[in-house]
Amino acid sequence: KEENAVQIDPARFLSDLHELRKFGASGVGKGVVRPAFSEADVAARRWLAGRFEDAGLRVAVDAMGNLFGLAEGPSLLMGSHSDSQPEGGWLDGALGVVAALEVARAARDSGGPAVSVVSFQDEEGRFGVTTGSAVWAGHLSQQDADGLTDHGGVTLAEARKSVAGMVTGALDPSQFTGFVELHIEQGPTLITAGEQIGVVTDIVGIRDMKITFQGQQNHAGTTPMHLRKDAFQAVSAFNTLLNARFRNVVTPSTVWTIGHMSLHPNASSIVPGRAVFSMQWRDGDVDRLDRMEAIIRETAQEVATTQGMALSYGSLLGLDPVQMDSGLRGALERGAEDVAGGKWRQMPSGALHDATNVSRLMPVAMLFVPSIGGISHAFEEDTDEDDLVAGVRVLAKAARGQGLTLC
Ligand code: HGY
Ligand code: MN
Ligand code: MN
Repeated sequence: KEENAVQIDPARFLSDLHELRKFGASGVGKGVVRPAFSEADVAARRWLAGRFEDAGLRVAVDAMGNLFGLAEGPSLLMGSHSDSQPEGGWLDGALGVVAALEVARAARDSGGPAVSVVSFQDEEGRFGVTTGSAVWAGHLSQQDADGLTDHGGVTLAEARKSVAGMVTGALDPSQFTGFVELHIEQGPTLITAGEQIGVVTDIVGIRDMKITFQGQQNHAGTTPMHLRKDAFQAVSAFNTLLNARFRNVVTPSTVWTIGHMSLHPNASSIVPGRAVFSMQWRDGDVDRLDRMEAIIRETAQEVATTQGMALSYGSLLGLDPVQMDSGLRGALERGAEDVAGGKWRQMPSGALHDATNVSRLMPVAMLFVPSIGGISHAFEEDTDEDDLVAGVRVLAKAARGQGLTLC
């Protein structure tokens, strides 16, 4: 059995992973600042393209900036994303891309199955939710995507000019037999249990929309409290009411977040006239996501009426929950038992991943390695290097297992 194994090179893998971190390295811990289409993101994509070529893979880039390293003929696709949050860790996405590269070249070296690699663009949603893979999978049209704006008002159409020089054309998904994504867990489950691998059962659904309260900008010293139309007070009341009203609808695994807010004009001595904020909620059940949406809209309307605000909404973005493919999952479970016997589990993913979109095109599966302290989307994000390598080993075993199944 072992002579058929795909032999990964842990030192080569870790060296590439550390090299990728240099693009947008934050200087704080191992953090990175590499948002989609930024200079650091494009430079990282160019470097990755070179590494794909060195590995004998053919480089292809679509109009969104999704970067592929293609093996000949039908292949198993592996990868993740190399863009980061505005403040992100070095592993979120990057791990899955570099691990896929290592498995692809190790598979070539050992005459193993054909493995292609991808780094999707804007997984972190500078412009929406997993935008690059959403467009590739046909969940979102390029035209609709182009009209999306980031928090600074830049359109995606404008931002993607930064990758125009790399674009080779549309990329046909039918050449891929399945998609497997290795990722850090980004939560506390594995690290708390002292386990090394999580095999993902399903990925939660998400809804995300901008909400605007428009009140009246005015002087903060002279405007009596009862005459104010203060947009921040509206957000504050909305949040308190919403938390109370969600109580009878949510489960312990439901989450909701107001993560971005812009107050206009954002000055100490001005009653803010406008508040624009992000409202995001996630759950594994579509009905619950819908009920939460109804509560959000009713509550916002009630606050707007009570406080004399105009209320408006941005587009509702979202992805429904998805189950992982049982065949690919089985290959990962066998790999997990080989590599981390007794120290792995099946688990759902509370974070969103490109795999959700790709599941519209082909069978998908995911595996997790632990996050130290359960921390991610922060500069402190990290994982023990032994666990990183264990994840790549499971991926390689699954590639081998799946390759045999496919042959
Ligand atoms: O937000 C998420 O779950 C992912 O990191 N894009
Ligand atoms: Mn990620
Ligand atoms: Mn992320």
